[in-house]
Amino acid sequence: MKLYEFGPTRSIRVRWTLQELDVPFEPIVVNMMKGEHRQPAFLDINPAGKLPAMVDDDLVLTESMAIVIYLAEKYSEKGFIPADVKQRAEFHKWMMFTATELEQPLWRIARNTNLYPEEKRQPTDVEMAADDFRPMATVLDEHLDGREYVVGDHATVADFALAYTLDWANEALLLGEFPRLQTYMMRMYARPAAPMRIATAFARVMR
Ligand SMILES: N[C@@H](CCC(=O)N[C@@H](CS)C(=O)NCC(=O)O)C(=O)O
Repeated sequence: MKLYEFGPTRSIRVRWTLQELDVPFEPIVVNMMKGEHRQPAFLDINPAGKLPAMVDDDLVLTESMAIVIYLAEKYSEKGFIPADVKQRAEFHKWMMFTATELEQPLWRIARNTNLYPEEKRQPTDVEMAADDFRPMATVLDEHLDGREYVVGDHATVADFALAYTLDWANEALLLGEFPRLQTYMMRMYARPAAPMRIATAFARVMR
């Protein structure tokens, strides 16, 4: 199993899952600062030029959420995806909520503060994205009242994907008004197999 990854990117979701599963994998760093994700060698693996990507024998898989679901299903005996069909439906709901309602506003903020060329950045979209994020974070916050995990009574890959996304929100200074989400995120990152926080991973690649 090969994981194509780079520091603070969404590849953290996959690394987290692999570490929790305790399965051996070969990490391959694709240095985005050097533009390696746009070189032919990596475009052969992911024509979208995006990280993460995973290769497992003849399966080449991209999209962080799809990869972690695949891994949870492949090693289903580890319990990181619910076996019960209704709980699994809830699991998929929170995975999609994370990728759409929470991550997308964060992505808009990242693009309009750092990634787009300066002359194309839209400060108003940063504000609108933050306004889109808050009510969705409130929905999650209320859901987590009295719960340790987002679905069921033990950790699933939905928790790892979500905790990474909340760490991203923390970096965007959007988590301050949600202490319960902060506590949940910190609890997930306190797990022995948790990966580096985004800030630490970022500092390492900037060295
Ligand atoms: N939906 C994709 C998003 C992948 C993505 O945009 N990755 C970023 C790093 S976090 C990337 O590789 N960006 C490179 C680019 O857009 O040029 C996933 O979850 O895997």
